[in-house]
Amino acid sequence: MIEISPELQKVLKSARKVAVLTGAGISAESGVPTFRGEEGLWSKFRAEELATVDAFMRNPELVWEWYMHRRQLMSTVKPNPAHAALVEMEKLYDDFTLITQNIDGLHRQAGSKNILELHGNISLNKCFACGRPFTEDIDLESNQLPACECGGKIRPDVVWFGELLPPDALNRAFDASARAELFLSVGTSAVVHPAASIPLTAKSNGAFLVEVNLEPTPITEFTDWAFHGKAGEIMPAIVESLKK
Ligand code: BV8
Ligand code: ZN
Repeated sequence: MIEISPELQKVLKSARKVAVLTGAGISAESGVPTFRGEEGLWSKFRAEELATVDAFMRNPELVWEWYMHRRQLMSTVKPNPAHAALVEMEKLYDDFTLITQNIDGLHRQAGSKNILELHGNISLNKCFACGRPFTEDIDLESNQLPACECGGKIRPDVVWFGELLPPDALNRAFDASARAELFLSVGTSAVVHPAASIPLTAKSNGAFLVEVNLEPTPITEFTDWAFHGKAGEIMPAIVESLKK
């Protein structure tokens, strides 16, 4: 049974401006492998070598295949109670911003509205050469790397290591964290920047910082409250206490 302290319940009920940052851990209970877990994508596929521009230049087919594998997986998974809790939460606050590092689209599928996708979305593609969005349907069964009409290779429209995050989403994420009175960091190892600095921006601007993660992270020491357990259990308990 997850205990919500009266102190935390008071903050949950009095906050008016709330922001949340989510990472791969919130989708783990949907069956999406995280990056760092033992079954994590990176252990099997060495993602930090695959989610990069030079990996794609060196071996576009391999990188494309890795994303097709992940797309096939994503097409079978569903949002879990942690995603649903955030949909509930959004309805209970006037000023609520959901910032995600995830590219799996599960927050939108769950029904969240005000979402900032800092690292893009695995269902979108663009041309590696001219950058134009590539909107043709991709056959999930074929690993054939599509080509743009300009002749360039098609790549997933996600942010790779060494690439800049979408400026508008990133600015809005920092604005939301700077004005937040309550900030929750959910299911992220908080090691990938600049996303990992967003919870600390909230904290340094006076937010009550809550972490919900299976294990401690580099931001745990800065939190006002840290839950170490499953997001799929803790997030519904937090929303229940907010509604009481
Ligand atoms: C940039 C999209 C600059 C692609 C991703 C040295 C120091 C500091 C920074 C750097 C450095 N060297 C390089 C950098 C920059 C680099 C970076 O931060 N590297 C890290 C590894 C050190 N960052 C970048 O390159 C960024 N760009 O900096 O550009 C620049 C400047 C000028 C000019 C040009 C460029 C771009 C970063 C974005 C990379 N793209 N994803 C794809 O997915 O294929 S990152 C990817 O990894 C995710 O999006 C996410 O952000 C990150 C993984 O983190 P998490 O989501 O936290 O997942 P993880 O598995 O790590 O953790 C899950 C957590 O959940 C765990 O703690 C686990 O315990 C917990 N958990 C598990 N189950 C549950 C649970 N919790 C609750 N309930 C459960 N059931
Ligand atoms: Zn092109």
